Amino acid sequence: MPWLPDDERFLHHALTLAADAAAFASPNPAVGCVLTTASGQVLGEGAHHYDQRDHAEIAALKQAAALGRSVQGATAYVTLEPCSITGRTGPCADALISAGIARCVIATADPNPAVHGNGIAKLRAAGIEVEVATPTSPLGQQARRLNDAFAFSIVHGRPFVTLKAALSTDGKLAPPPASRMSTAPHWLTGEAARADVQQLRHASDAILTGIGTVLADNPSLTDRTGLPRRRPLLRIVLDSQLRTPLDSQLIRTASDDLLLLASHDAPQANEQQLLAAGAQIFRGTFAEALQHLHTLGLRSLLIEAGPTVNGAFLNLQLADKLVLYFAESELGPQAVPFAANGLSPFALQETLTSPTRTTFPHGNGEDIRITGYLH
Ligand code: AOF
Ligand code: ZN
Repeated sequence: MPWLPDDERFLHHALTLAADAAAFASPNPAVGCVLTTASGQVLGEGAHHYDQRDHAEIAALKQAAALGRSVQGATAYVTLEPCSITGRTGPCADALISAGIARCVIATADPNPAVHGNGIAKLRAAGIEVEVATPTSPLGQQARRLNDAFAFSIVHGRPFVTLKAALSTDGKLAPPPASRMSTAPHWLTGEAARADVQQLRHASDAILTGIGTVLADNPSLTDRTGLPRRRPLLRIVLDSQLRTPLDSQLIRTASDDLLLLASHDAPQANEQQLLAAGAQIFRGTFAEALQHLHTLGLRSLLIEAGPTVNGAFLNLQLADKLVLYFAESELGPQAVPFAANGLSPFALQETLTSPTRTTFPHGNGEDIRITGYLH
């Protein structure tokens, strides 16, 4: 059967439920579900919250039951293929089948290899009519974008890395260090683009910078959206010799949310002081550190750093997505480059897949945001 007139609207609503609860879903994917009668009356809805265990489908079924509504012959709109396995919860495909659902409209398949296609097959084998949005449709794309970090990390065993930078028109990060009069930050982009960066932080499990940026800018690297989240944003510094100052913003505000990544030869004395000041420390290689983050249940990592860290992640092909903000000002050839190894942000921009372009007002002009995947 083809798509019905209300299908896109209800699936879109399910996607909104998923997106609104995204900060509560990690390390699981963000998922939303809407149950309706065949004639389009809403019976129940829900989204996945990791701490509440119930998957979105179960939350929606429970809501319908609590309201005394029968779901016999109902349609389920789900943003992710219902699961077919028992993890912390039982399989949602089975729950939908036993509940008597007649039709299931799905935005995208589950990227988890243990589920991928099996949930859909289970539903179809039970006689449920299943529709799946085509991957290139707007809803299909939106659903996959929402869980790009989960999809990557469940297959690769490390967090999905988004590298963000705010750049001048000539692709520089900051004015030449010698020209800086104070340690006050030099803002390239305007308020609207900076608010968007806060949304990026809000959508991330962790944020990473290098010791160079800590010493130069004394950043706090917090999620200042004011929106609630399941876990605090884990703030990470690549600090091989453990040089993070005890009076830095990061240390002053550390509360189980600050991790320093050091090499094995970092001074013990520094470690003791930083531990006492509330930092956590992991010693190991880059690859070991990323694996450690994965075992902590972190699925998405946002890099907001200087040329050394940008260059390292790009060189090692450990950056998966790029988010570049271009302001209208120019900084000149002496300014701080985007990446230490001479990588041009303009050349990288040409290689992005699924690129997007968005503008943000800035004074009388605008900042431009370019996003895209690096593989
Ligand atoms: C769904 N609906 O709302 C979510 C799903 O350990 P568990 O039981 O929580 O299972 C986690 C897996 O279930 C996760 O890896 C992903 O494949 C799927 N997530 N599935 O049907 C949901 N969050
Ligand atoms: Zn499930």
